[in-house]
Amino acid sequence: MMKRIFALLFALGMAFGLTMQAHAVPTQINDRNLLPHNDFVDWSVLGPPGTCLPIGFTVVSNGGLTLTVNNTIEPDTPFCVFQQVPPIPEWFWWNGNFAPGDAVLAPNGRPGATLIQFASPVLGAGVQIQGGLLGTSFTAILVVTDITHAVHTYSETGYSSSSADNSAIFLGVLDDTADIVSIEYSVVGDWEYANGPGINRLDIVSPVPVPPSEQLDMILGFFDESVSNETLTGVGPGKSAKNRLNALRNMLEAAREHIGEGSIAEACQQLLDAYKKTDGNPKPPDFVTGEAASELANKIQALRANLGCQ
Ligand SMILES: [Ca+2]
Repeated sequence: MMKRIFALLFALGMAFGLTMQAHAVPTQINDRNLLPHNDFVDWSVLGPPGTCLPIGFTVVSNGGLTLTVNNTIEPDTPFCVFQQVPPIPEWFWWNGNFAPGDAVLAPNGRPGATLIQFASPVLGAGVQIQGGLLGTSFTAILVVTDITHAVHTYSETGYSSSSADNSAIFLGVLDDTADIVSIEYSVVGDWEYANGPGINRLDIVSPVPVPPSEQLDMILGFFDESVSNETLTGVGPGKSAKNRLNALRNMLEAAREHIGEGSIAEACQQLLDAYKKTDGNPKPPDFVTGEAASELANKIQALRANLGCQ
């Protein structure tokens, strides 16, 4: 009990201290409908009720994101898949307050905290959660870690019942940039011993990739802006400098046409040729110079990566 209180105070202290940082702090979301999710994990993909998972198991979301799940309070206690009643299957039923039939992930009859790590950072995530003893209140704690290792802590009060009516509280977060690398759910309450939390479907807000044509428009915009503020200038013998500057822009325009036609291989080749004219490597000679040249090269490479170029 004391240990739990200390853990909670420590967590709240961390959250307070970190609000001083300039980095955006994710906003707490207490309603599943207010989390604009575009991906999810339904724990039933792990197997029927009664399926217990290896320690540190991984699961792939509906959208293809890999998640790793660990119990940070009792690392050796595995997670198992339960199902909210009714219907009552033969064994791993969950007599709680999720919606009937919900798949529930929980530590197997032991204390626990559910740490979920994302293979690539996300904008937001959330679950409904139940913990503690039936007929008691509990505090659900969500600890969010971002790409700068900053830790943000959120909490919400819930009530644990066996009403099977979807009244389990929702606890999630939403950021304005895709910075969240992990989330950890735990529960605390006025009891000496209680099992770790049960959580139902994990909703995820993943970053939507910028379409390549849009990305190329942004590169052309950057090109034009850099030319006008003279951080990007043509370079070449005699009067060729201006022609080379235009030639490089034409290569980018041509790549955009190829993308529009769905000719990705041609777009990739055109972009590779353009990259070599601004990469700072004298072989082949660059067409442009200036402080924006290397950033232009980086933007072209990022687009090539987005297109899946070899
Ligand atoms: Ca070059």
